[in-house]
Amino acid sequence: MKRLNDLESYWMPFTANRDFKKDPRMVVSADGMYYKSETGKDILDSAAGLWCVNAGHNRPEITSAISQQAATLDFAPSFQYGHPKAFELASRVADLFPKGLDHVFFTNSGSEAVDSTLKIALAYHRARGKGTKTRLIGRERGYHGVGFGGISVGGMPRNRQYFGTLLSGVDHISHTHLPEKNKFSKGSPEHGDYLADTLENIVALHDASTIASVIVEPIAGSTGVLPPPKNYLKRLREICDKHDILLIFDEVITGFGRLGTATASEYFGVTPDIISCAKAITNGIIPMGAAVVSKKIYNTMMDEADMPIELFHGYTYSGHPIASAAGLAALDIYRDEDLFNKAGKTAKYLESVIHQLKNDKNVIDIRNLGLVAAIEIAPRPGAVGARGYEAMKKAWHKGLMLRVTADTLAFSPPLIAEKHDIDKIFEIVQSILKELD
Ligand code: PXG
Repeated sequence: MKRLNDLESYWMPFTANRDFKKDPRMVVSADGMYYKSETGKDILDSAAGLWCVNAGHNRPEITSAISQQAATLDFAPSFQYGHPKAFELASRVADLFPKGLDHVFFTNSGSEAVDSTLKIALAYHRARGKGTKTRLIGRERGYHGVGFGGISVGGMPRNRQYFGTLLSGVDHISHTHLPEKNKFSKGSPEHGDYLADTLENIVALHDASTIASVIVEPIAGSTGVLPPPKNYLKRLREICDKHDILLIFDEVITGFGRLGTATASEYFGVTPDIISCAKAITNGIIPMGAAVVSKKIYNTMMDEADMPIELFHGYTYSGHPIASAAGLAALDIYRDEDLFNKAGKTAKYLESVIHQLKNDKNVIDIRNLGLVAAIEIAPRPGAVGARGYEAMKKAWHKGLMLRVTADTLAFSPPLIAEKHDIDKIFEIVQSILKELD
């Protein structure tokens, strides 16, 4: 197919631009579990796009909701005016999320959702007369998007090192990756719950009176899929309670069924004070995110506000009518097709299939929980990430869309995946592993 434009103008995000433009991986349509490339090749989607297309591609229920909404109410000002669908979607999300997390602040992305959670945490403590609680605590290897708040509490070195001094007053608890002890774990690993106690060290250093919140991904996703050690999140919750620190779960990846439950909080039986979410809230079809907060936080903000506007924060497109319509249609599909339960069942199958690759060439670890899994391959000496990158390129030519982080191959198929889709993904992956030197 002839391209009318050259490829130079578009500066692609988190992409090796120069290499991509030499040999582009271009998709032009999608349906169900598959993309189609511009040469007409079917590409199996093992990543739900970027962890967001949970109900699979091209759902007519969502596209018609979007077009109807666009023709009815294209935009409504989000400040000082409202429209019914944003309220309806907020109620539906609150209903789906853990009890007590009842209030929804809409954003347009996961990064904005995260930054909103951090700002809400600070404003909440100030509103209740604890204005010295300003420190934001993240975790090593955490990914919380790319805003300055998110990269400050985030713990992926390359996402931070180029961007100056970031926010001040930020510290990090230890990551939970213990490869020697937990290699080839299925689900939550046995060892490492004690790493939650690194929060106690931070409290001892800075004093609880200076700490506003701790943010973690229940399963660290972008860094290479690290399920939390057994009991770890419960321990973190207890330490936060003891010191009056808000616990924030960043569920941008885990929200909306990825673990077989609506949220990871529900899966692990640990309720944070705030959840950030995005991606699958609209099935990825229209950008949207949200900070979902507890009654305690919302009521404090409403009761203690010293101005008519209780929170000086928000976006032009918060609760956008078209995103709200897409969100409602996506939630209908998740409910009507019982997709979260289906994902929980497929997760068991995925676990059994992926661990069969344990003895394949270069495989040094396999991790999985819910419909999230990863194969870590040994880095080439002196060239971390090279094997992973090659695996991704080979996958494309074999008809598989594959996400890699350095030398970790990550899998998060749409929740509609059938056993034969899982089989096919790992047949292709196995053939790639054989070819990688
Ligand atoms: N928090 C978490 C936990 C995420 O995974 C974000 C925040 C930021 O969301 P936005 O919508 O601003 O991108 C994310 C995004 C990958 C990958 O394959 C993961 C994300 C995005 C792109 C790729 O690891 N997560």
